Amino acid sequence: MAVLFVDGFDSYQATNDLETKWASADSSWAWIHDQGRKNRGGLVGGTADGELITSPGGWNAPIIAMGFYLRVMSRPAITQELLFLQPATPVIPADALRMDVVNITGSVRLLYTAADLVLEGGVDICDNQFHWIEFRTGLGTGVTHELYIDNLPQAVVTADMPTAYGNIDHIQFSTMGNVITIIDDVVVFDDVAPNPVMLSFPLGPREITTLRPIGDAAVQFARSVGTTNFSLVDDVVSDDDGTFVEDGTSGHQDLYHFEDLSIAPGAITCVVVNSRVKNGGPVGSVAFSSICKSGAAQTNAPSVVTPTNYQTIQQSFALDPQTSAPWSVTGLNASQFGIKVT
Ligand SMILES: [Ca+2]
Ligand SMILES: [Ca+2]
Repeated sequence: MAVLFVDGFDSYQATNDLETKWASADSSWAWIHDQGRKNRGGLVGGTADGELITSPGGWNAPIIAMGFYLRVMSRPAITQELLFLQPATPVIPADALRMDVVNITGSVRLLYTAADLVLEGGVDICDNQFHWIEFRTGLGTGVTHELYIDNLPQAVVTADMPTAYGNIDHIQFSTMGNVITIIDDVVVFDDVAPNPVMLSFPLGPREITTLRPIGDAAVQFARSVGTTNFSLVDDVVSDDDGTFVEDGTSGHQDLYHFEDLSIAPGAITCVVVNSRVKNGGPVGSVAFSSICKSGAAQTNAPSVVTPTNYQTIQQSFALDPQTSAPWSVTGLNASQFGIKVT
């Protein structure tokens, strides 16, 4: 898998859109168009206490690394739970591997269960400014736990961690009482090749941007309406059964041209394809792969069974298939992405 989940919150138009990418979101979590970094979209937690937003899961990862921008209005009156790393069957939040924001110091700490401190940062991040929080952690014997804040090392601990609840499946952010929290540019990855992996840690501050289809490159899927395929799958607000492409024939694929990057990154860590899919029936189980074509070289992500209800499935392409090297801006801009029935 490498990248397990990513969201920059820029490609939304309403709070309701959170539940097209996240698995669920309690009502205190909102998307606000200018509250993220660089005055773009961000995830804003309100003043309720303990309201959760839950990512899609299915990761089965013994160890993960995670980075995100965090802006906390002020130090909480009491230490607050911010983030849970949950197994497939969620445990009550206090029992999860988690990150807190500490009231006395204003820093963040990693814990397992309510009482077992793993490590703690040394920076007061509760100053109403964005800070890049990046850590790695996990379950099992001899796990390295490490925390960076704003790209500066805070603490590193090697410890044996209980595995009773099972591997990490998904994340949950939690609101922190009357302290407003803003989150942006979330990335989670595991230790599965090619990239990023734990050796990539810390990535350092990352910016996540969204590109949309702007043309058909080579298409075989049937259209619900109209004369082009890309225009049915470039939704800002997903219209689900409103406009779509569909196919159930193994080997058929759609490739689309995408917008050029509007930012100039020093390096591209990964490209993640978001496909909002469901099995519309009646042919039975259908599996698909996200696909990537660069020059003459095509790479297909692992095949996954199409869910029976709409879900947004993320699949990552860490390397340019044409060069088998990290993406360049020109390589990415010239490439095509899409979907294939497997
Ligand atoms: Ca953003
Ligand atoms: Ca559509």
